[in-house]
Amino acid sequence: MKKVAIFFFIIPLLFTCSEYEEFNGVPIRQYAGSVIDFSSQYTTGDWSAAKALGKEDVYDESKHKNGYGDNINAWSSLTADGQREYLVLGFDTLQTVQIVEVYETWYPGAIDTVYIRNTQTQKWEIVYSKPASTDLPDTARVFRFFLPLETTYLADAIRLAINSPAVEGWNEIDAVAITGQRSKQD
Ligand SMILES: [Ca+2]
Repeated sequence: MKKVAIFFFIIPLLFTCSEYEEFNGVPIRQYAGSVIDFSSQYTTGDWSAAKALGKEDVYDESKHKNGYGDNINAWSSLTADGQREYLVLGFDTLQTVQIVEVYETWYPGAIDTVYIRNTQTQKWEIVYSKPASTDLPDTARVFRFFLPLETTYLADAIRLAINSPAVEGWNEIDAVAITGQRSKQD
């Protein structure tokens, strides 16, 4: 039984690896460039979903607690803990994904599921799923994780699912970046 299980585990893995090797692109790291959807935002200006676009401008390692605190230049939901929240952000250049980075600048730890959109199938693929972290220190952080295998498909958007009720306070997000490869011809 175990041998059968290993067989079915290894074969897709080999297939995926060969697909990966065939993707001969150019390294790229880019920040989210557009807002596709959101559950709520504190206002249409300050703390809006658009504040999660582009390079981080709240998170700063040279500052006390990396710039931790309430800041109009990060996205904030309308209520502190009233409901689950989500942010759906687009990227200007299609790319594979190996690393995801989310700059959490106030009450971090509430993200419990991360999806990226496969441009070939238009389906949302789960790349991270763990319960929210309820015991993080009160400091801004880069929530960074590596996919076990870089995607073999190109992605154009990310969806952050946020368990806001689990992490008391406004769970503000300053920026979102993905790292992988883009096609050579882009
Ligand atoms: Ca919250």
